[in-house]
Amino acid sequence: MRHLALLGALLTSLAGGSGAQTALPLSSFEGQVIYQVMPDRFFDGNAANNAGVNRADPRAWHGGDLVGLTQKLPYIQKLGATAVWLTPVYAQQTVNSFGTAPYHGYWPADFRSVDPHFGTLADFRAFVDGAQKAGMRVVLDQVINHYGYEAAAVKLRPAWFNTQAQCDASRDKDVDCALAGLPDLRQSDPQVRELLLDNADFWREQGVNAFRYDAIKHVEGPFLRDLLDSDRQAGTWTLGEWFDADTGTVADWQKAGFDSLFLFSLQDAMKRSVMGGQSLGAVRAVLERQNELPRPGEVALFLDNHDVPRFAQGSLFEDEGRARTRYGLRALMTLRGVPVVWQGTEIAMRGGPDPENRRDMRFEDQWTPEEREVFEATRAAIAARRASPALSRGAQTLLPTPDRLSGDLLLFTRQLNGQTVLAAWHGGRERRTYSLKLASLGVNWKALAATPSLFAGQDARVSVSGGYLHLSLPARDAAAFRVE
Ligand SMILES: [Ca+2]
Ligand SMILES: [Ca+2]
Repeated sequence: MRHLALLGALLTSLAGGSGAQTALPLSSFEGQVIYQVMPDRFFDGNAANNAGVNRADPRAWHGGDLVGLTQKLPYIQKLGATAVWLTPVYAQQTVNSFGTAPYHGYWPADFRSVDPHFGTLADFRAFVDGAQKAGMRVVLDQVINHYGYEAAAVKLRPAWFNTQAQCDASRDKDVDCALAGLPDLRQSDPQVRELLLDNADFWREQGVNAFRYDAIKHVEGPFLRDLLDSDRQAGTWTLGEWFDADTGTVADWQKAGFDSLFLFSLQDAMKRSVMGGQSLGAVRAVLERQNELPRPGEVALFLDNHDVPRFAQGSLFEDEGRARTRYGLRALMTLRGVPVVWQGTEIAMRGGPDPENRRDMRFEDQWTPEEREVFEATRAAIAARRASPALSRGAQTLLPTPDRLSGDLLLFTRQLNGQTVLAAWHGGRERRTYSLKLASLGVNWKALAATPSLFAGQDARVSVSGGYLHLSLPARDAAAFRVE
């Protein structure tokens, strides 16, 4: 597979003339919306593979599998996501560590087979085929830093792993020391390097479109660059997880070959501003750095995931947690980048740190009316984003707001091919009307009669008259308006 990719790159280079790296088109997820699934906690489609399942224990296997995920593709499609990221499905260590089963997929024992709890390789291929027939892309989680604590390879191949002495002697402890005590692969070892590069080829051959690389902060940089070269030559989109990455870290790694990283600094700011009710200044400060990114349309944006407490958990009160999750999801759909929605966030599921943030997904027949309302709002916001080229792929420009309003009001435009969408985030506790001089915003829009938000089910309006922009915005919500 790698040889074919290299041959392809050589041919591209001969045709383009200016070298393989510059001649290759970049893989892109701009315009996509990713839905994140942890298969064990999503849907059980096959009770025959439920060895050791105990749903009453949050640290045990819960029985979800690839057949169940395939059965629920229509649900993901109904939400409007265009891609599915699934956490690892490799064969895991067969025993528990620290009282926890490897249900999460991050304790691999064999990178080239599917854990029997998830199903078979044929089940995986059926899932990929089903997703792609439904027009969705598949993002597969890849572990490249470690094996599971109890994986056989740890004893069989000691030379593959960093020792305590190597960790002690290292000047880069993040890379050469064990992450949470996990057997730490030495990617500079030729066999390890080959193993991991071949793993990528193996899963690519199963039809996946993209890799989400786990824990890249802890992986040797020269190896990562080789891996990314190989992925780029094969046309695979790459999304790196550097825990706590800010815009500068994302920019560095986009320059080094990643298509995307998760923007943790935005997640933190949205947790404080949108969920916590603090000033929108924290969000503005992150968005002001957007121009540092070589490819701002590719950066992965999220409210929460399987490694952090759930977004809704940021409020003590369930109703407030739901309302602000709806605000956060609408806000996410106004931003430039690739939104990622973690299973259950579309119904504002609650839960603190692991494993409380990984409770079993609940589907439509199990929802309360309030959960259904959050789902419908999310669905409408995703639909509006997908229907608007400016909202899904347009350039993003922050508008200046008067200092006295800037804690409660964040305005920016998304523009593409002469179309403009105005995004308005409103952090105020009460519904409010704002009238702002167009000149002070640096825009010159035509007169516009009262126009509703692009997000269905939301009472927000904009109008333009007499040189002013008038906004009527509900409390703590984000809206998007077509202007010209
Ligand atoms: Ca099962
Ligand atoms: Ca490491």
